[in-house]
Amino acid sequence: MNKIVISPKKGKQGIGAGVWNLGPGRDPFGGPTRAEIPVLDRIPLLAKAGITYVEAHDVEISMRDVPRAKKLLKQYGLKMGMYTPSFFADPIFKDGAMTSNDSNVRRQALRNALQAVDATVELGAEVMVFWNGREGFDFMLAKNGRDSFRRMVDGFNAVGEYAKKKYGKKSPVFALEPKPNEPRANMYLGNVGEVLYLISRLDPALQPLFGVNPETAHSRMAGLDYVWDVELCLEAGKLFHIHLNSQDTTRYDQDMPFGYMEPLKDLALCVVLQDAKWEGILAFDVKAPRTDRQEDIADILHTSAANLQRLWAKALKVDRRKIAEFRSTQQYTALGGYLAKCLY
Ligand code: XLS
Ligand code: MG
Repeated sequence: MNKIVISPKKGKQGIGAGVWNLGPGRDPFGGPTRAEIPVLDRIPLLAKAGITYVEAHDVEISMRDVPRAKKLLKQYGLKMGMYTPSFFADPIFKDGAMTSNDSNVRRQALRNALQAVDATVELGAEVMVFWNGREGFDFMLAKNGRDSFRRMVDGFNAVGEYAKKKYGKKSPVFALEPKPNEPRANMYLGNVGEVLYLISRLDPALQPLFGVNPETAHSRMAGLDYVWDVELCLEAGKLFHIHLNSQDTTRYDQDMPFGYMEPLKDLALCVVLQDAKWEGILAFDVKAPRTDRQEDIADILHTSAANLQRLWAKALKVDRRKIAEFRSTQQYTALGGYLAKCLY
């Protein structure tokens, strides 16, 4: 299949997706509903689905697998879009990584993070993500929040310093991904504002290396508006990556197809990204649902991509002068009506 291209768009026009998007359909209440496809075998599947930029965790493509992964990427005309250390899968991170109360675990987390920096560079990705995974708490007073914050500052400073020293201008940038809950009841860096605040507390010399990876569904889980969350990142000059998907209100993390649940808001998001001349990758963080059969495993990517292409094209046609007019006359209901007309 041909590559999906979002055009016209500034910068990177190909789509990103994670190897974990094509999982075997596990959930907390039941095992896999499909045979588990070996991670490296998912690379051709992503290519077939029209993806350009692959994303993976260190537990999916380990340092040892990097040479094989590189070969496959080349063979299928793909690039590595993003790489990320898993601070959540290994049981040793059950109470967090950088914020664990166990200093041995914190040290291990840092070692993993530094190795992930090397793997990111080796794979040719420009962005490394830190998702807050298990950085948080379920029991009150289980952690000292101020110590946890300090530990994150120290941890990210150490990562930034390592990358800057070793790779200089070729260093990847680091995009911190907020999420309010799941798997922990309460997570540090629960929203974009918290991430921006943390970045403001890092070593000023390293701050340019750090930004945000907002995920639309994570904002929804927190009951927040993801268009504003993205605008806030842009305002701060800190939109370093983006994860697109959808979410049915504030329940458990669903990773549904982009453009599915709130198409009008997704249209508005496209308008914002276009006006900001977003040059980075438009990446999906979706999850093939348990109910989809093996042969339909990529449907979630096809649906997300078709929705994105349609919404992007419609957003290009939204008359910005009309929006400005509605703003100046404060006719917001009419603005909503106009946007809906652009969509439907
Ligand atoms: C989970 C996150 C995760 C990150 C990468 O909710 O979205 O998939 O994007 O670790
Ligand atoms: Mg994500």
